[in-house]
Amino acid sequence: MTETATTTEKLNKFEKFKAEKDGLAVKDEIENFAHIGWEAMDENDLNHRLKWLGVFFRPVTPGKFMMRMRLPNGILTSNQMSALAEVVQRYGENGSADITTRQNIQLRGINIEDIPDIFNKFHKVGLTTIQSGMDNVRNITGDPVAGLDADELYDTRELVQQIQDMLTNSGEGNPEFSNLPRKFNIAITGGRDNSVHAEINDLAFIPAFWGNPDQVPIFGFNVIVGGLFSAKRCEAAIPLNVWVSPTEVVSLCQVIVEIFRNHGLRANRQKARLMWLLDEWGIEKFRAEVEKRFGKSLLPAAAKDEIDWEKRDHVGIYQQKQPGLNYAGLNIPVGRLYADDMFEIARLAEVYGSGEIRFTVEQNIIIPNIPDTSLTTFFTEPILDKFAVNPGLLMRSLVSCTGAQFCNFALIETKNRALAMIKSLESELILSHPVRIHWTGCPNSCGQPQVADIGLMGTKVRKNGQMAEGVDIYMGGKVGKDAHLGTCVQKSIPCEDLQPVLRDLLIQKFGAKIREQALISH
Ligand code: SRM
Ligand code: SF4
Repeated sequence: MTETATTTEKLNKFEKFKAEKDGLAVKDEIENFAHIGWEAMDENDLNHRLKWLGVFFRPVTPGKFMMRMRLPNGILTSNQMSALAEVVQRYGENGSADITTRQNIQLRGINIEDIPDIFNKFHKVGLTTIQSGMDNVRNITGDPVAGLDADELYDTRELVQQIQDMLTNSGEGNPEFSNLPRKFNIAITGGRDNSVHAEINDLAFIPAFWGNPDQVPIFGFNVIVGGLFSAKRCEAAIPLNVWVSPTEVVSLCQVIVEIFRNHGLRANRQKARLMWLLDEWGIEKFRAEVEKRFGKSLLPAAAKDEIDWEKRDHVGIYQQKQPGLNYAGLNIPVGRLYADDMFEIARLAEVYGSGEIRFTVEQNIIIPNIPDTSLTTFFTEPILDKFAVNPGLLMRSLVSCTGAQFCNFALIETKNRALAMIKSLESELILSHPVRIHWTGCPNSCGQPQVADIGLMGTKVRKNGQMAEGVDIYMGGKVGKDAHLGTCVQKSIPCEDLQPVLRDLLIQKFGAKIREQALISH
């Protein structure tokens, strides 16, 4: 680090252990950890510093670690997917993987003694887990149909990769950015429908044309900053009043992450995200500091941005801009995969597509580049029964965070419960359009309930004098054009009593009909 956080403020315990030893330092110790085993490790190395390598100790399943990858723009090859599948397969019934709400994947069940070997494997196929957790920049999201969509304004893939390379020293680890005050989220959207939820990132780039009406408009991005969800506070990002050309995006990311690193608040961890610094400084001072560090004046934001479509979910078969080619969006219920599924998806991408696989922030998969002539055979693949291209209208949009099965912050079980409840609701109801239901196991909001039509946030409730699992209900989240966050509309519903509440909401607010009545009236 070139400059450090203010030394006068009282540091929280995370800042103290980071000051004692940087998180990235454990990269050189991983062989030793594998040798001595997790029980003999220093507590801060085990519980915290390993996350700088994307390795997460899971107190719920001690000794069975989780590994979080980095997948810029959510893209990987079939070879890489097979490598991930091989890792998961090693752990038999403990092995699984989850597609995440940041277009990424996490592997589960991993033994620490295997990690050096797994890192070698990843290195060979060009995968990295570096700096994917704790006080680092998270997986950078980009348009999931970048380069495929005939209506896209900008192909985000290369920029996202360049930002990741700059921040992580091309996946090897970058001590310049390994001690941020807190996590930091970056997104770039290149389409018209804001497929990445730009507004819930600390820094996001939104397509916008610059120029007077009498000039040829120049393509670039309006910049927004400070979006966050946390237990303490949830905010949509606010305009920085800056427009940049694509060639300026990487430098601007660098400058803003440096300002956050140097000036972000480090005393209270609950108030360390970028938005708290923006509160303290005001957006004008922040913008002035960005310009100063950028080394030249920046243009003000373009008057209007180009997000003027409703958000697409990409589930189904869609024609690409390349004539004769299609992408297939497969619904992966709550993002959960097992080794066999992963091998099978890699095979589908090889046989029918170009070997490429993509993830969406809705925890689904896209297989691009399927020729028209292969579609009929593609539809006969048995795995499409499990990962449908035309799923039910609730399953299609279901998102869930990890929850109590593996996450020690969780107040409730999420994924399995979400699946069971959606199946049951789909058997009871007929819907005419998708309803986006997001589950999240605690107020950290990893499952983004505030962007959902119906968001369910885990909480503890009292039922018959006993503590029980429950949810607070959020509604009104709007994605795509005019995106805004939903708010809490109902508190403390025991999970046991939730299904009829959801059924009524779906009928009253989303036009669902009871299946039997609907059949009779036809
Ligand atoms: Fe998250 C912490 C899982 C996206 C806000 N999140 C955690 C931890 C690491 C806690 C832990 O150590 O157990 C969870 C790991 C559980 C596990 O075993 O899987 C966890 N977060 C996830 C994932 C896997 C949820 C999912 O099922 O998809 C997502 C991984 C994304 C990735 O690939 O990097 C995930 N987390 C998010 C998002 C959504 C987003 O980025 O769009 C948010 C809200 C947006 C934001 O950050 O502003 C989010 N996670 C948090 C927070 C609250 C942050 C804060 O400022 O307070 C925590 C707690 C923390 O960091 O202290 C957290
Ligand atoms: Fe864990 Fe809470 Fe995040 Fe769910 S929302 S993954 S329960 S931290």
